[in-house]
Amino acid sequence: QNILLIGAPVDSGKDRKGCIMGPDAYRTALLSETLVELGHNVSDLGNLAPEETDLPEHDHLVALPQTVGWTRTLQKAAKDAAPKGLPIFLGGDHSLALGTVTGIADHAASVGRPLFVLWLDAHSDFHTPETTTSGNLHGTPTAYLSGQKGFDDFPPVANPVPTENICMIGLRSVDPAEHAALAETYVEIADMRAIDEGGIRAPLAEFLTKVEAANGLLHVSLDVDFLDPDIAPAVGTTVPGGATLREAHLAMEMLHDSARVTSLDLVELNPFMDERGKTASLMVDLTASLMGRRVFDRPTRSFG
Ligand code: DIR
Ligand code: MN
Ligand code: MN
Ligand code: MN
Repeated sequence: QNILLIGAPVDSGKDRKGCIMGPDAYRTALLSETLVELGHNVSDLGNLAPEETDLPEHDHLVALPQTVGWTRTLQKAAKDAAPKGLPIFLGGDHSLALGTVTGIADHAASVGRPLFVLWLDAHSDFHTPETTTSGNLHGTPTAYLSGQKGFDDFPPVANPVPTENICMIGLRSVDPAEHAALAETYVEIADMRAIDEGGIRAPLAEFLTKVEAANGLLHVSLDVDFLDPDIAPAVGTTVPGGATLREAHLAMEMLHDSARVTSLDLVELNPFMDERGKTASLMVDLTASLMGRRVFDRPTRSFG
């Protein structure tokens, strides 16, 4: 498969800095070499930079002009890259998904296929600029990409992802405004309690069955804090009780077996907080599982 590595050192989506080093940490952890070893054709397109904007700074929202600039840059980059292969966006914080997913959605519309989004995260990131109490725009991409109101400073969303095409797995920190807003949508949610009770396989299998039935494209957005902080400490917003190593690899291997994934974000890695590269290396291992690393073969399959 053709894989395009696109560095998106976005660090404007929250106060705590460090995600700017993410793309180079993935390179240092041998992401490209690992994917080549699995038989893929990999091009590293280097790092992007945000467009300039003439927006003024906002008194509540953190670094609004810069995040709007990144959104414009990444929308174009995602739309350009998608026809050429499977883009992997090396973050950068989760505000990068404001651009990547909406750009991929434009591509999906242009080829006449529905887009599905799998959000692997401790958080739902369903704030709008009006509801966020932190002012951190990395908490807003799922609201923007699904066409919720309140994003007037951002590019209009030409092809919003219908909420019934979004599945969130791993949630354990959802703010009251997000909770209320999500209740008005069709987003599929498997919070950590659902995973504790029934495992991670069932909700993921159900979602993949839906993607397949619709012949959809599938974008996966993997936030480091989906994982338990014991195995993945290099993230600014750790929440205890996350996915285990086995749960995460199973999810990645199921995604591989489904043969449905067409684009991927790796987000929120803050290498400044890592323990000798352990989190960067784990993210590379998970990407390898998603891209075909296995103990023994499994056939490409449906999960119905
Ligand atoms: C938190 C988001 N709900 C906020 N935290 C995130 O600040 O609005 N961390 N997304 O990754
Ligand atoms: Mn997130
Ligand atoms: Mn998160
Ligand atoms: Mn594996």
